[in-house]
Amino acid sequence: MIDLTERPHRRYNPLTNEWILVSPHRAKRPWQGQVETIPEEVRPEYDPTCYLCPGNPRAGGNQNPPYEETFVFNNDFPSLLPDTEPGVDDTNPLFQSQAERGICRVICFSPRHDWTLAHMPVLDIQRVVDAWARETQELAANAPWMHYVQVFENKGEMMGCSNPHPHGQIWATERLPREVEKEEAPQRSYFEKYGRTMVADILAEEQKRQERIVYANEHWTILIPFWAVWPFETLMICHRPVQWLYQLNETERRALADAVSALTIRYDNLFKISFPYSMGFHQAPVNSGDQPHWHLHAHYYPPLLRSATVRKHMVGYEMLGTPQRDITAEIAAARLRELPGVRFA
Ligand code: H2U
Ligand code: ZN
Repeated sequence: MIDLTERPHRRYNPLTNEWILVSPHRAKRPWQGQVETIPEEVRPEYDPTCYLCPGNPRAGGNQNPPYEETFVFNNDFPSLLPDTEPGVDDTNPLFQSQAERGICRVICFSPRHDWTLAHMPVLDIQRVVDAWARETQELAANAPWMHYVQVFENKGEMMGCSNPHPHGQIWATERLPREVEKEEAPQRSYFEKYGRTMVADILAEEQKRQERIVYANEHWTILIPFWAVWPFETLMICHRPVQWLYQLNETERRALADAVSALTIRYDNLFKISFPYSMGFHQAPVNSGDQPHWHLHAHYYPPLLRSATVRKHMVGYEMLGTPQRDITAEIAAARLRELPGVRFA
């Protein structure tokens, strides 16, 4: 047995078939940097200059309706276009290209400019869940050439988020995104071998071990995966192995909203700031038939390490070699787990 609390070791990520490096002994080294707390910026409920607030003009010239709950629109500056001429150039194997079609949507979680998901009542978050599900289903149905719907959120300036108004994005693409592609074959071969989804078995094992679970309700569990790279990275798993967001029933949607609330509140409480992260759901490819090896889950990738300002950077050895972490997943999970479930004021 390897002493995972003391010795440098590698951990395997079965979802992506990649290894990461853990250096638990380094977490004990003295830290002399300062631990800042940053006073929270006070934002108004409504900001007349915000592109995303209800009723306001957007940057592209369109105007938002006076929306009262979750509101979704086509990105005014989309990275992908639905009407791009299809085409593949692989004449030179070293310089290949593929035209890529897609649709980019923006989702305002709430009309409240001063809120984030961590402030929203669970019932309001459920409207967001409904929108994620509806968008997945409608985008797939409206464009048969589309094969993936990526629901995600960039939160906080640190993650390149352009506007503090609570919002996320949805990109639907012709081909599978890279991270989804990585998870495809391992999940498929696991299902073929065992007749169960890999994610279901990861969940069952974590429930047995009780070392890395941060929060759970009747239908969803949040844990720090054994192979996490980011200090407080989490995996949010749907107990029922559904393939797509729109397959969630009413109680599972409510439970997902509760899980999103519970996690974002604990994240904010960790360093007493609005906690930055990028998150997104991984669901089965669309317009591709039944894929029982795919099991709906969300990944949260927050950059902060030690305080409101001290972040982890993926540099040096991580760019050229392998991602590495100091604080173990088990210690990170214990820290998140014991935080209060009510947001600091
Ligand atoms: P972030 O999730 O990185 O903050 O991006 C927000 C998106 O919102 C971004 O892709 C779009 C930007 O193009 N946007 C609009 O579509 N209209 C606007 O008026 C402002 C921002
Ligand atoms: Zn706003």
